[in-house]
Amino acid sequence: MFKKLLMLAIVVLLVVTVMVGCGLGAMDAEDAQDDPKEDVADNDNATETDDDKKEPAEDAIVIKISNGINDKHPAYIGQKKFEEIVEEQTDGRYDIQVYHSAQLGDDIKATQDVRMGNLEMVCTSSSPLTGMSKELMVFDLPFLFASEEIADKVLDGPIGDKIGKTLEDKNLVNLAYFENGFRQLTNSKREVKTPDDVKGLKIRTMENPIHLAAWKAIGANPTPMPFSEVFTAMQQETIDGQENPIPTIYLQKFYEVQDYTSLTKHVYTPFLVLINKDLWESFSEEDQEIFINAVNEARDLERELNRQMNSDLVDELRNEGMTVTELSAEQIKAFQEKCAPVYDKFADQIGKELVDEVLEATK
Ligand code: KDG
Repeated sequence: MFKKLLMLAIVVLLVVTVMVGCGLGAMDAEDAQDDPKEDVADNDNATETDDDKKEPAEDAIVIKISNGINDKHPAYIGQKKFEEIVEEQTDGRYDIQVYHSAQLGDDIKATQDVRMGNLEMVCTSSSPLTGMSKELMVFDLPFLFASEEIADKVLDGPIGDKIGKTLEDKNLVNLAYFENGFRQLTNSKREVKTPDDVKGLKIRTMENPIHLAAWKAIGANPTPMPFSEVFTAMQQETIDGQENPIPTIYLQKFYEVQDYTSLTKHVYTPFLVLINKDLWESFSEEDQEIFINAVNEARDLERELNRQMNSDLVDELRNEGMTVTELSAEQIKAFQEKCAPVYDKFADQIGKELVDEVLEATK
């Protein structure tokens, strides 16, 4: 099934490339062989990943967009779809350049660059940005969303819109929520079925106070770190584990340095697709409409691919030698109870009214 999915992803990417008609090369064969680990390149080698992309027209408006995961992830495929639609519908008046694997910096740096106008767009997890908007922390509350459907309802509705707007005073406009997904725990030490099994494990978390507090409450020894440093830290055993959705665990080849995955499904993380507000406000209404339609179509494709991979790649992880542990409802409940105190601990900081509103909307 995964091979079919991969074929679908490649076909989508090829169609994206051909339809643009501006010589965007299909994902370069070399790229496709690239070891994702090596994709986490330093900024000096940052190059837009369609090596044979046609030179942009003299007066094309260049829009660079950055993401921290590699070019096999649905987030990248979704951004390429966005690129195809915008360039086609504006007759090439915009030159969208998609950069993966944190080539332009990790989430916080890239987002700061978008704020300052040094970069046009970023597709970033919400969790590292809570220093810019405390309301974003609501998405980090453990076990908040029970399903993708509930997540979509909240994110694509008035609550998601209201939370996205809290970034506008930071010169950022959120165009849509892509899906990072439900996060699962991996480690290199032992199979994890209960919070007791987590005791003392050095777990990398995103740079986010709720993630740190939740894993401390569960019994781990959490350490915050940018995504681009995680693989090396696991390889050098400076951390024992990390937590990310299945597509990321597989596509970043974490199975090469991790032996166990526990399907904790402890947090649903959205991606924000952010654009510099000054730039956005310089667009005509017609172009803004093209961007919004394009990002929504790209979002739907990205979520569909991410969900398909989320179910298909569990067995692929087993095929790569990982022990993947399904947790019973009782076992999940034990994790839920351990980290429940973070709700009270952070409610006032997030805004009690917003927390209650989101909880109500998840019913
Ligand atoms: O840009 C997205 C990645 O950098 C990162 O946010 C992915 O979930 C992620 C993590 O664990 O940092």
